[in-house]
Amino acid sequence: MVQKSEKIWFDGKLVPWGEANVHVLTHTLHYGAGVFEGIRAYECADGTSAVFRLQEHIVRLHDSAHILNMTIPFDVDELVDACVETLKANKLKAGYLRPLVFIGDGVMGVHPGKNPIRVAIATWPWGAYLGEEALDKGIRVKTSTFARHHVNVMMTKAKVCGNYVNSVLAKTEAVADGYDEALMLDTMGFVSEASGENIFIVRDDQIKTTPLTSVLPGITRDSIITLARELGYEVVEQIFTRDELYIADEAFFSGTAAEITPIREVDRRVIGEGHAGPVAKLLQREFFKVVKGENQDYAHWLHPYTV
Ligand code: PPE
Repeated sequence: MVQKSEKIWFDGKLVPWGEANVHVLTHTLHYGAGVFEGIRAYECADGTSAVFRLQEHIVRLHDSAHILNMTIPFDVDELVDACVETLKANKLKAGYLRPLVFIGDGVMGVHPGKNPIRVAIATWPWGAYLGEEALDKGIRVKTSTFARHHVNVMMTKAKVCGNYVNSVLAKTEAVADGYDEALMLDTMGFVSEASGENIFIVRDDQIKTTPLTSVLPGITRDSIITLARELGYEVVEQIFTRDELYIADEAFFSGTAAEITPIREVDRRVIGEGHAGPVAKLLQREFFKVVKGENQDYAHWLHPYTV
C-alpha cells in the first residue's frame, strides 16, 4: 500500500488526499494519453531537504506533453513551485513526487476534443524501489518476452501513461517467473531498458549505456554519465546485445525510483562476481552524496527546501 500523505496538489490548489478524485469517464483512464514524472526529494546531511533535479523533471514533463501535442495549463516555474509546496504541505523531509497530467472527462471517443487538461501532484514516502537489499546485493533479471516500444508505435522520449502497459506486462511476467525485474529488448533485438529503469554495463573499466533511441531519457542516467566521466571513466552510449550484457563485469539499472540498483544475474547467468561490483558501488556512493547535498560541485542539481 502506498503510504498516504495529507494533501495532493490538484489543478492549482492543495486538496485532502481522499478528495483528489476523478470521474470514471476521465479520458486518460480509457485511452492512456497522459504524461507523468517521478521525482525524489532527499533529506540532506545538515537536516534540510532537497528535490533532485526538479527543474529537469518538470521540463521533461512539458516535453512529454509537447510530444502528445497537449498544453499543460501551468508553466515550468509554477509546477516547480507546486512540487515544493506539496512536499511542504505534507511535512515530508524526503519522498517521491508524482506529477500527472491527464485529459479529464467531457467527450468520449479517441479524439479528446476540448476536454480539460488536468494536473495533479502527489507525494508519499517511498523507500528503495526494489528493496533495500537490492541496492547492496543486486537483483535477478529476466529478458522479457515483450519487446520495448518501436519508436513509431509509441513515443519513447515521452513519459506517457499508456507506454507503461508494456512495462506492466514485462514486470508482472518477470515477477511471476521469480525474477525481480524485466529487461526489455528493442524491436531490432538490442538491449533497450527495464520496465522502469535505464541500464548500464561495465567491462574493462569502460561504462556503456544504450543510446537514446527506444529509451526514456533518464535523468538518473544523465547524472550517472556525468558523475562517471568526472571520476575518470570512459562512458559510451552505444547499442549492445544481450550476450554483451551476459559477459559484462558489472551491470546496473538507474532510475529515480530504483536509484542505482546492481544486477547480479540475467537469464540465470551470473554477472561478474554475482553481487554489486566496484563501479556500481562507487557510483552509488557518489550519487547518494550528491542527492544528499554532500558534494557542493553538484549543488546546482538540488532544489533546497525546509519543512
Ligand atoms: N526508463 C523508464 C521506462 C522509466 O520508467 C524510468 C523511470 C527510467 C527509464 C529512468 O528515468 P529517470 O527516473 O529520469 O532516471 N521510472 C519512474 C517510474 C517508476 C514506477 O514504477 O512508477 C521512476 O523511476 O520514477
